[in-house]
Amino acid sequence: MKQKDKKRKASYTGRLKNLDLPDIEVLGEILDEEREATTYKTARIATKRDQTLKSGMTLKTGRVMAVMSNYQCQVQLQDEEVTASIGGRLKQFLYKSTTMLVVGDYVEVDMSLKPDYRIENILPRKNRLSRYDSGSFQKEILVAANIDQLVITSSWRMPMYKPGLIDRFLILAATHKIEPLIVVNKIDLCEDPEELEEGIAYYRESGFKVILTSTVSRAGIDELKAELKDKDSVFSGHSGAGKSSLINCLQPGLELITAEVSDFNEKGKHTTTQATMLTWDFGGHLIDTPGIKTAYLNREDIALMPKLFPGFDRYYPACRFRDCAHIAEEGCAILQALESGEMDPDRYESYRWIMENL
Ligand SMILES: Nc1nc2c(ncn2[C@@H]2O[C@H](COP(=O)(O)OP(=O)(O)OP(=O)(O)O)[C@@H](O)[C@H]2O)c(=O)[nH]1
Ligand SMILES: [Mg+2]
Ligand SMILES: [Zn+2]
Repeated sequence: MKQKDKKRKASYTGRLKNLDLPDIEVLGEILDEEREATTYKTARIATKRDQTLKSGMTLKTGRVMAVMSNYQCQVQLQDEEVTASIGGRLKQFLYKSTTMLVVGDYVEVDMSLKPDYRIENILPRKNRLSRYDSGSFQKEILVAANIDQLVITSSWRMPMYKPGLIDRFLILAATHKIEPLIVVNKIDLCEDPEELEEGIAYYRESGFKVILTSTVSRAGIDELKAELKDKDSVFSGHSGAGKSSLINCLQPGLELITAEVSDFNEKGKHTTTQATMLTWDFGGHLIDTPGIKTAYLNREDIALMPKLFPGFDRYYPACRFRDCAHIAEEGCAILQALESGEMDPDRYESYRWIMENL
């Protein structure tokens, strides 16, 4: 690590002390990695920030809770929430609204021009969640940043349990370096507990955490709450899986706030363009993104798929070829597991489907 980076890290530690951050040392490491891997824009901002910080600023670190279309952001500082605009210097680099600030970003706000608060810096991101528009260029649209957990919600029935969709969300989580949590809801509609256990076995055996819930019987709700506590989570899953019902079960009234926020914004001139960050009363945040009902996968990730597909990590190290695509290769451990009946054929089908449709 360069001397300069060390210094910068130390100053973060001081400023961020009271914010809801994960372990700061761990975050520091992740940020260092991210800085190297980062897109050229954020890289330029990070360098630029050191060169051109204006003098006379009073910088406070905060977290972006909502972004409005008119360059206004709701920023949670240590002890207050303020509306801040994006400083002109930042705008130079972040000229496209889709690539600029997102909910979950840690930022530095210049407080010296009160009440005209200005966001001067975006701190490097731990991770980010994006979706890709379906056009031929697959333009990346940022949704949120610095997320701890992707909650993949699927219902057992109504609509029918769809492991294929869970696979895609798991891949999405893996490519974005976000911890996944699988929630199978509506288990009150389950008539055969054995079938349910079989349905989720592959994921549990592959090391994923699976929670079975019902908003009707409240089964699994406390277990889910414990997993959400003190983390920043995004709920994903197809329409009707029960995301809103679960959120309402966990904290009655919380989603109403979202509805009010967007209503207000529709009438007013400031439309929220992305996600909103809401605070759980038991600790942590819910990053509410209306858009994550389908897992948008990036075509470029296809090369990673043979290693990223959920559960394949148990097998692929034994494939004869390091770049084995598990399709017709000699000595393929996945195909062997499939033949011996150890690998669920549905999961292999799902893999092939994703490979062919990316
Ligand atoms: N039987 C049963 N029904 C449930 C359960 N959870 C939710 N529902 C019902 O499922 C339907 C859809 O639930 P929502 O919470 O609106 O689903 P959602 O995932 O938020 O859907 P979108 O907002 O469209 O993405 C509602 O009619 C709920 O009452 C459950 O645990 N058991
Ligand atoms: Mg909903
Ligand atoms: Zn293979």
